[in-house]
Amino acid sequence: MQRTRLLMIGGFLGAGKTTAIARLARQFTDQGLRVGLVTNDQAYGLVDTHLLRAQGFEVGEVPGACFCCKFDELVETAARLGSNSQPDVILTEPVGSCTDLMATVIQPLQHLFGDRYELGPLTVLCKPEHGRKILGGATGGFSPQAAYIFLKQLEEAQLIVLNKVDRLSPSETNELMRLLQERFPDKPVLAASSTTGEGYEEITTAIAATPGATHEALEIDYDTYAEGEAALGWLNGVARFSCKKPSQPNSDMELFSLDQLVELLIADFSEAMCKAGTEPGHVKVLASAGSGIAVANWVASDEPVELSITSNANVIAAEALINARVHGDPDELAKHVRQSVENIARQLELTCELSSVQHFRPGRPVPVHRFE
Ligand SMILES: Nc1nc2c(ncn2[C@@H]2O[C@H](COP(=O)(O)OP(=O)(O)OP(=O)(O)O)[C@@H](O)[C@H]2O)c(=O)[nH]1
Ligand SMILES: [Mg+2]
Repeated sequence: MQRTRLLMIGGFLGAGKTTAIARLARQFTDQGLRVGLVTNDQAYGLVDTHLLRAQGFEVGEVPGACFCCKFDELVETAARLGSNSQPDVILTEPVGSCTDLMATVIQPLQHLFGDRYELGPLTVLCKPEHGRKILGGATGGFSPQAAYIFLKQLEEAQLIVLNKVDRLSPSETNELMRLLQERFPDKPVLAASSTTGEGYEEITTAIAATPGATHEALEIDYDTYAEGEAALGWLNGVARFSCKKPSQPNSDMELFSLDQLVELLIADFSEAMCKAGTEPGHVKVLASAGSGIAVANWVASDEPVELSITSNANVIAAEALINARVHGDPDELAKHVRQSVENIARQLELTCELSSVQHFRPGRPVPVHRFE
């Protein structure tokens, strides 16, 4: 039986993993390969799954905890991909607050399912917005324990990619590359943009040339790791917006812009978070109506909100998936999300309903396996 190549693209919250996976998946598909994707989150209702499916990819989802704690579900989900014929390549995206993936996911996959999967190198994206500060010795607005996770993710990488170089000046790129090479002198470090595709030829060459599943387990303190995750407030929820019934019978309903909805929602929320001094890991909203989708993101307190996917659609009603990961109290986070949903509904003269809200601090990671 031909083995499926399994690749894992890790990195901190908002580093660009989903954007990178979509690009790699398109490249592999263009080469005639069958591709399957697996997303992962601490909660249910994932923006990433919806976004990747909307781009036409087959996506399996492991919600509710990280891959290492849901190892069996990862294996079952990967096995269900490609109902008639197994994919040639599976790209997996672990949760952005997760680390120790080599020992808890990649090694176990290699040992227990090596007949099924050929493991590629653990590729980790460096998020420049926080990398600049954390690699420079600060904590980037997070607790030292959360910054510890950021560094551990890079430390266990077999291939590091400095992402979003299209957004950096040449001197910023050089500085970040220097910091990465200095701290991780034995690792290949590449610079790329998952948005423009710059550097992707080098990435695909490096992925093809680098063997996966090393036997080196990361030296990691699980108490610090658990504290780092627990410093984060996590929220997934669904907000439904619709136009109010017209006051006059037979008069037209006012439509609203899907793109404006997501952008205003995140802008309102980010303003409140900045006022409260709360650093985001990644806050994303995906609104859909029919086949139209719009996505807005916010990845760092000193970065503007980005409308990353536009729909150009004007609609009567829309459903918005909200995934927010910030450094701080989940109850405060939920309060601010609710407030922003209400503010935007009022501003656009819409009715709104927020449901399926799960908000919490991620629990201590308890991996099913740990191979040293
Ligand atoms: N300019 C630029 N923006 C990027 C690039 N890669 C990702 N982004 C943006 O960064 C934000 C986060 O991207 P995602 O791909 O969702 O990041 P992620 O790592 O999957 O995020 P989580 O799953 O929440 O941890 C989005 O606004 C993207 O459009 C890049 O290479 N250049
Ligand atoms: Mg993602």
